[in-house]
Amino acid sequence: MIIGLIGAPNKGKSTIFSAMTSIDVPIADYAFTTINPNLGVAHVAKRCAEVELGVKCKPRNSTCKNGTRHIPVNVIDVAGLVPGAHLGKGMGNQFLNDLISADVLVQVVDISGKTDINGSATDYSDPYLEIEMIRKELAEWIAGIILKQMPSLQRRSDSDVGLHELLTGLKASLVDIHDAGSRSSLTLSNINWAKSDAIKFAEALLKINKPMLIAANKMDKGSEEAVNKLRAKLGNIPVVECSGAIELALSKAAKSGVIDYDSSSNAITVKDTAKKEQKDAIEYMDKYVKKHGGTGVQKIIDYSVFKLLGNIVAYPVEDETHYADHFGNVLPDALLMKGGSTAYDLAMRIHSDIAKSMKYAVDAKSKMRIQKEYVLKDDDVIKIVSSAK
Ligand SMILES: Nc1nc2c(ncn2[C@@H]2O[C@H](COP(=O)(O)OP(=O)(O)OP(=O)(O)O)[C@@H](O)[C@H]2O)c(=O)[nH]1
Ligand SMILES: [Mg+2]
Repeated sequence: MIIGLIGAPNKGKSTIFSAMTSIDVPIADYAFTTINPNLGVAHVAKRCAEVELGVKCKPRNSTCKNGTRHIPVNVIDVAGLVPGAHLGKGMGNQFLNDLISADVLVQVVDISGKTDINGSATDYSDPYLEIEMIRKELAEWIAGIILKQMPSLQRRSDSDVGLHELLTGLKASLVDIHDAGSRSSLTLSNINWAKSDAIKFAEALLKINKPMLIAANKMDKGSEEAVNKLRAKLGNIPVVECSGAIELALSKAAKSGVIDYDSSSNAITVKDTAKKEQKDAIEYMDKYVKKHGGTGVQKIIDYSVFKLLGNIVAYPVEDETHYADHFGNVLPDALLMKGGSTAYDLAMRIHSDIAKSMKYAVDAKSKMRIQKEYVLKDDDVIKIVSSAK
C-alpha cells in the first residue's frame, strides 16, 4: 500500500510527508526544494478490534494506543510538477517513475492561494488550476511512454498485452487497460494512435487506476469559502482540508516532550516544562485543531486507505478462543485487505503454503466454520485451518 504525494512546487508536500512519517526532510519556501524522492512509513488509524472484543491486544505488525490501531502504509513524496514538465520544464517528469506505483495520489494544493502554479509567491492563485495542470502532466507522461513504444506496439498482434506490459509500473491490470480503451473509444488491437488518442487513453486509465484526493493544505492561512469554491469546481473528487505545518509542529513538540499529542483523538496536553512562547504557539494550534476537528493529515491517510481504496482490516489468529497467535499475542496483526477479499486471500497474505493447503477457516468472533470463498468483513478475526506445517 503506497500513498503518493503529488503537486506543484512549494505547496507543502514534504511538510505533510514529514508530519506523516516523522522523517526530517528539506522543507523551504521556494520551488524545487525536493529533488530526490522521499520514502517513509505513515500509519492509518482505526478503532482496534480489542475494543469490540473486550480484550487487551499485543500488536506485532502495528501499534495500538488507547484503543486505536495504527497500521503502517508507505508514503512517497517527490519533486513538484510544473506546467510543461513533459517538455522538460522545472524538474521534468522522469521522477513520476518513482511515484506512479502509488495506489492513491494525494494532490497537495495551497488553499490560501499564496503560491502560484509554478510555486512562486503571489497575491492569489486559484488552486483549481494546479489540479488541472497535474492531471494534464500525468496524462502527458503516460502518453509519452505509449507513443515512444508505438512502433513496437503496432508490430504486436496482442498490442493490448503489450500496452499492459509497458504500463506495469502503474500497477494497472489488463482489465483496467481494456476498460480505459473502451472508455476512450479506442480499439486495443493494431494500435496506431495519434498523440491525442494516447492522451485520451491515459486520462481514462488515470481515472480508473489512480484514485485521487485533494489535500487543501495551508488551511491555517486559508478559508472555508476557498475550500467550498474548490469543492464546487471538482464535483466528486474529494477534498480534505489540512495544515501540514501545524501537524508537523505538533508532532515535533510531542517528540521533544513539550506536549502530549494524540493525532487520532486530537487531544493536546501541554507539559509544565513548556516555555511561555511555546505555550502561546500551542494554544494557537490547539484552537485550530478544535475548530477544524484535527489538522487533517491523519484524515488524508485514513480517507485514502479506507474510503478511496476501500480497504478493510482483518486480524489473522491461530488461537480463536483467545484471539491470539501461538505465542499468546492477542490480535497480533492487523492486515489491510482490499474490500471483497476472501478468507483464501487472507491465507495467501499470510503464506502461499498455508493458502495452498488451506482446509477452511474459523470466524473467531462467532466460532463458526467458514469456507475459503467467505468474503471478509471489516474487523474480522479469522483463524485459517491448513494442513501446512
Ligand atoms: N502556513 C502554512 N505553510 C505551510 C504549510 N505546509 C507547508 N507550508 C510551508 O510551505 C513551504 C513549502 O513547503 P514544502 O513542504 O517544502 O513544499 P513542497 O510542496 O514539498 O515543495 P517542493 O519540494 O519545492 O515541491 C514551506 O515554507 C512550508 O513551511 C501549512 O500547512 N501552512
Ligand atoms: Mg518537497
